[in-house]
Parts: sequence; C-alpha cells; structure tokens
Amino acid sequence: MILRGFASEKTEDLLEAIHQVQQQSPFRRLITPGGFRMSVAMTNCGTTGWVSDRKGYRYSSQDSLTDLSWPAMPSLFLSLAASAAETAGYSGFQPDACLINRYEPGARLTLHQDRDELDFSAPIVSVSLGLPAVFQFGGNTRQDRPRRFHLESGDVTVWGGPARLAFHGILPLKPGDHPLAGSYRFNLTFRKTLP
Ligand code: MD3
Ligand code: FE
Repeated sequence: MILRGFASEKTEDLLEAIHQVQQQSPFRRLITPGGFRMSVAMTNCGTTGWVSDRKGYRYSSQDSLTDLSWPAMPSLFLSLAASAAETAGYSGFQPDACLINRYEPGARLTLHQDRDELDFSAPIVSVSLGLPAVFQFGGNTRQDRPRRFHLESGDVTVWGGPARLAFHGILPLKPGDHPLAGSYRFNLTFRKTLP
C-alpha cells in the first residue's frame, strides 16, 4: 500500500532525527559479498541493523564502524511506522530495526528481496524523504517484469502479506535540489527482524 504524503508534516523532524542518528553511526557505503561497493550509503537505528560485507548480509546488534550498539530508534520513527502499518491493516507493528538509506544522484538499488529478517509475517514500512525516485516493484521471481511507481518526499509504503518477499529496487537517482534535504534522497525502512 502506498500512503501518499503520510509523513509530509513530519519531514523536518524526521530529517533532524536522521541527523542525530548519523552523528553516532555515520552513513557508509557497504561492500557486497561479491566485493562491490554499494552506491547507496546506509546506517541503522534500533536494536539491530542491516549490514553487508565480504562474509554476507545479516543483521547485527553492533555497528562495525564504531563497535558500539546502533543508536536507539527515535520515538517519532516508532510512532510513524506503527501508525502507517495500522492504516494498512497491520495492528501492533513493533519494528526492532530501521535501515536508513541515503541516495545521491546516480545511486541506485538493483532488484532484490528483503529476506534476512526472521519474521516474514510482519510488514516492512518505508518512508521516502527528499528527492523523488522511481521505485520498481516486481513479483516473487527476478523474471517478473517490475512495475514502476514514483515515490516522493513524505510518501510511506507498507509491504506485507504476498508483497513481503517481492523483488524491488530503485532506479538511479536524478539530480535535484530539495528544500530540506538538498541533493539527497533518504529512505527509512522499518523491519521486524527478530521473531
Ligand atoms: C517491497 N529500500 O532498504 S523502499 C531496502 O527506497 C529497500 O531505499 C528502497 O529496498 C529504498 O531494502 C525501497 C520500499 C520497499 C522496502 C522494502 C520492501 C519495498 C519493499 C520489502 C518487500 C517488498
Ligand atoms: Fe529492499
């Protein structure tokens, strides 16, 4: 479900919260198991965070950059994720992880599935902030031709049920200037990683 503008009124506060998180756990471009550096820069907040390196993809309670825990999930993040999930029909969503993606012009996320979580019954909630992007939403195999959706700042999407394991990605970001986020797009994805 796409909730257009669901987070619009909270844009400034959300960007400020991202700023706080990145003071403790800076954005970094992770290395894929295949040895490529991702074009998207990432950080996390919450009990656990998504990481990638030569050893694989996984959730870790520690930030390998600082050897500390990830920053706590801001209460604004939790309330927004829960109310978006509720609106889409998932009551009681309590994410334990928030992956924060930062795109600069040209950055992209190739088609992938999110399947490192241990609880596929919970949805994933995503919040787009800053520059607009073209989102690709495919099926349950890489071969299914993806549909394209434009995501703008303030849009919130909820992925549950049959959509939970769908292939999806983001096309290379176009340059632009957003009044609050400048030349970046940020995306928050809220996940329940532990059973
Ligand atoms: C559909 N992020 O972090 S958000 C990711 O805009 C990720 O940064 C993209 O894919 C971004 O893993 C897309 C929309 C989204 C997120 C998770 C999904 C769509 C999804 C999980 C399953 C199906
Ligand atoms: Fe994903």
